[in-house]
Amino acid sequence: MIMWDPQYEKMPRGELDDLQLERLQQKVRYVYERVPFYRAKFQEAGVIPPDIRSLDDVTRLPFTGKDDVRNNYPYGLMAVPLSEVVRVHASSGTTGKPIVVPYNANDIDIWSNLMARSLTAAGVESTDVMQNAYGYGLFTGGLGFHYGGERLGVTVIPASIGNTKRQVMLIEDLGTTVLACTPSYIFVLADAAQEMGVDLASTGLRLAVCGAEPWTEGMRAEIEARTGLAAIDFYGLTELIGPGVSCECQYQNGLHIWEDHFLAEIVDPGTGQPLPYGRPGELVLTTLTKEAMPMIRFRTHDLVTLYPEACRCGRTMVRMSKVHGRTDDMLIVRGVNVFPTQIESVLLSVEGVAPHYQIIVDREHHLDDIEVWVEASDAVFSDERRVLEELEDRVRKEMNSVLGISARIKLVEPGTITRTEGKAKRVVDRRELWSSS
Ligand code: DLL
Repeated sequence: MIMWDPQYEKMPRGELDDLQLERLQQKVRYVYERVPFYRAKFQEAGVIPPDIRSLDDVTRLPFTGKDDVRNNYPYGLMAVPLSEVVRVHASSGTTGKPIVVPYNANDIDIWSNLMARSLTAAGVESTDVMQNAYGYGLFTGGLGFHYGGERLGVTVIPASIGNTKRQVMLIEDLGTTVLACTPSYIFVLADAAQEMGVDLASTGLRLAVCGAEPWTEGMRAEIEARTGLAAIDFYGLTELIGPGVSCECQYQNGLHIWEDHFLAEIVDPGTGQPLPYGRPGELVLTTLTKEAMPMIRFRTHDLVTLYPEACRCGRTMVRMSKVHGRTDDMLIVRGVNVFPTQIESVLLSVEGVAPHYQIIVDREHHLDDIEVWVEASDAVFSDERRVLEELEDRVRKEMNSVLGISARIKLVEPGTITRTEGKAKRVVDRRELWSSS
């Protein structure tokens, strides 16, 4: 198995722990000295840098949340002068000011290396041609994959998002072998290709490097069936660095967290108490090497399970499951907790439905009520109404038996659900409308 940084990727656990502790201690001192926000928070929690004597002591440090970043907009958490900053990214969020993340030259260098490492783990080689259909701009996807690709030496096509027919033309004409985009966008591309009479499976494409939104094994199987592409999962978030926090290897056996740069913990999302490996919980991450804006115990709101056993590929770093859901995306339907990814899994297990869906959450008589709109496959939709009704019924029953929720299912015509070029919007929440009316 080819590795970009074998010295780190295969590091024996004990050595890795020592490296993490040394870097954690250094980073805690660094932010204490340089960032008034952290100093005040540490003092409030009654902890000073020398208190961090073991990795477990990380739990003595206070959490940092999205609101802390937002309240210190734009540069309040920065640890270096602005003159040292060479780039800024931001994540938009749904309301208010964006989250702004500055990088110095060393941060960009580390990020490029982590992305080259991730792409290598995914099976990308320097001879590949990678069409990068993540958005270029403030979003970290575009430039993250771009710099990582260049570092690895692949030919990068900076297509960015949109103009789907042109994307198909570029794939055919420029010899694209690797596609970098959100998993949902692959279906938009596949539809456009079909309309143009192009069979993606007969182009040079072999691999998709997908991330930035939750997607299930069912979705992966659909991607592989529809396009013939092996699809590899990439995870990351703006506050931490962007993509390049963790990524699958070719065994698709969990995402390797690059622990020489990020310290991972799992906590109970309700109490914030640490949870052991193997238990699902909220991922909390600390940057160990970032300089312009380090993050201490950042609460990601992403629910994952961590697995400490080494992978067949030889990498020793802890692996995380695919993201089960986000704590803030959890729907409570008549008392049952359910995540959009679970609904996706059930939908994709039923033959005759396409991987395009939207979940509409409403509130009736103080109870959450959900309706799932899902596209029927082309073949099914041309059938009689009775067949469609039977299929709706099958999905409804499956949803009830697997998830214990009763949802209304509405099969809609192929092409009805809005396609997105970036992150898919799976949930339409009408409850807020209701409560403000
Ligand atoms: O989405 C960074 C990224 C770009 C990752 C391209 C992978 C590929 P943000 O816009 O800040 O950053 O969104 C971060 O997206 O907390 C997760 O909830 C979600 N997310 C990112 N990757 C995955 C994934 C980028 N592979 C938020 N699976 C995170 C599930 C993901 N969710």
